[in-house]
Amino acid sequence: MEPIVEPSDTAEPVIVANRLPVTAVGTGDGTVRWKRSPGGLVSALSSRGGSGRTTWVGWAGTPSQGAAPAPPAPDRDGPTLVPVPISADEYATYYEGLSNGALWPLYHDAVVPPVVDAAHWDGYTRVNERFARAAADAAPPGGTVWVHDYHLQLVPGMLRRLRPDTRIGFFLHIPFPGKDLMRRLPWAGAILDGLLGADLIGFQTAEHADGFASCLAELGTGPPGPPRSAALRYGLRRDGRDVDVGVFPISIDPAEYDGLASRPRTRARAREIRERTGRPHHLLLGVDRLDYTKGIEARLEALRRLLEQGRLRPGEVAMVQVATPTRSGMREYARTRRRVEEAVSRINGEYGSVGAPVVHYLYDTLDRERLASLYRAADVLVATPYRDGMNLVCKEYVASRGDLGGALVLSRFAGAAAELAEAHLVNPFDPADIAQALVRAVEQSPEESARRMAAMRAHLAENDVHAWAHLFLSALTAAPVTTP
Ligand code: ADQ
Repeated sequence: MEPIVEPSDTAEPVIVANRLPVTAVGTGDGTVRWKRSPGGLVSALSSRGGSGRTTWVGWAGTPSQGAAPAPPAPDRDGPTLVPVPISADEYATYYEGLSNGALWPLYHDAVVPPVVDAAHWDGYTRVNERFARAAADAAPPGGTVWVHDYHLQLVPGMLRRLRPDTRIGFFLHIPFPGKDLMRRLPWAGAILDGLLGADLIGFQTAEHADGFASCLAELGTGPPGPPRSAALRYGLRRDGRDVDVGVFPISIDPAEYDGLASRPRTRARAREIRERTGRPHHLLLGVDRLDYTKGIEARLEALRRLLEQGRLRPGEVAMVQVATPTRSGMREYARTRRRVEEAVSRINGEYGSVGAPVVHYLYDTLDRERLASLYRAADVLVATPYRDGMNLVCKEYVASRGDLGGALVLSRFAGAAAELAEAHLVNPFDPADIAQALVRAVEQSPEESARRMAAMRAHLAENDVHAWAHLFLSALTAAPVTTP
C-alpha cells in the first residue's frame, strides 16, 4: 500500500483534549479571566516546551450557551487555542454523566458503581462529534492529531471519517479495564470501534494495554496480533489500515521540580512548614485531587492505627494532606470529601491537642512552588490510590528531592509502581500493609533513603515528559498513512 499523503511539514501535532490548558473564569462583570487548568494532562503537556505551532482543541472549563468564550491570544511560544463549547445540559450528560459518572469509576476498577444512562451516552456522542469536527477543521493536510483521554474515545473513529488524510494518535491517561468490567458498559463495542479509528493507541502500562486486548478479543473485532515493532505491544488490521497499540508511561519535567525545590526560598519555606507542623520527627505528606480513587481515607486509616497502637506518637509524627477540589458538584465527590474530613477530624480529635493537630488538612489548589516546598519538607510522600493511570504527584516528589532525602510509599495499583521499584509498594486496600510500609519508610536509614531516591531519580532523568511525548509521536509518525 502506497502512502497517499506525505506527512505535513507541521512538526507539532494538533492536541485534542477535554480541557484547554487554560480555564475561563467569570469575573462577575461579564468578562472572563484565564487561569491554568488543573490536572495531570495539563501539567504534562504544558511543560513540553517548544510548542510554537501546536494547536490545542479543548473545552474552556465553564459551560456556555452558544459559542465558547474567545480564548486569549497565544503566548509567543504557546499553543493556538481552539475552544469547543459545552452547554450546561452537555456538562451534565457528557462530562459528569458518562465521562465521570460511568467511565471514570468503571475504568478505575468500579471502586464506586458506574452510572449507566442512555441520555448520558447521547450527550457523550454529541460532544465527541463536536470535538472531531473542530479537530478536522484545525488539522493541516496530512497533519498529525493527538487525541487524549477517556472523555474523547469516539473522536478517533469520527475524525478518521472526516479526515482520512490525518495521522491519528490516542493516549489514555487512566487505566483501561479488562473485559469483565468493560462488559458492564452497554456501549463497550462503540468505544472500542471509536478507539480503533486511531493509527496508534497508547496506554500508561502493559496491564492497561492487555486489558484493552482482552476487550477486543471478547467484545470487539477479535484479539489483536503481535506488534509491528519491538517498541509496541500489539498490532492489528482495521479496514485495511494498521493500528498499533503501545505502552507509553507518562512523566513530568524533573528539571522543573528539581530547580523549584532547590531555590533558597523554597528551602526556607520547607523549613517553615516543619516549624509550623510542630517540628515533627516524621512529616508525612499526601497531595491529591479529592477523588475517591486516590485512597486518601486508606492512608488516614493506616496513620490512625499506628497512633492507636502507639507505633507512632503525636508530636513525633505529623501529616499534611492537600486535597484539590475537583468535580465537586457530583454526589460521590461530596461524599468522599465528607469521609476524608471526618477521618481527619477523628484523628485530630483523638490524638491532636490545642494548636497541635496531627493532620494538617488543606482543601485547596497550590501553585508549583508551594507544592515543591511541601515535597522538600516531607519525610514520606504517601500516594495510595486504589487505582491510578500513572500518578504524577509521586514523580514530582522524587524530582524535588535533589537532597536524596525522603521516602515514597506508593500503591501497587498506580501505573507509577511499574517504574518506581524502589518505592515502598503497598496494597491500598489493606491499611495494615500501608501502616507497615509507613513504619519502614520512617525508620529507613539516611543511606537507604539516598540509595532508593537516587535510583528513582535516575529513572526519571531518563524517562521525562519530553521523552514520553517524543516516543509517542515518533511511534505515531513512523508508519506511512495508508488507505485501503
Ligand atoms: P490526575 O488524576 O489528576 O491525573 P496525577 O497524575 O497525580 O492525577 O496528577 C495530578 C496533578 O495535579 C499533578 O501535577 C499535581 O501536582 C497536581 N495537583 C494535585 N494536587 C494539587 C494541589 N492541591 N494543588 C495544585 N496542584 C495539585 C490523570 C490520571 C493520572 C495520570 C495523569 C497524567 O488520573 O493517573 O498520571 O492524568 O496522565
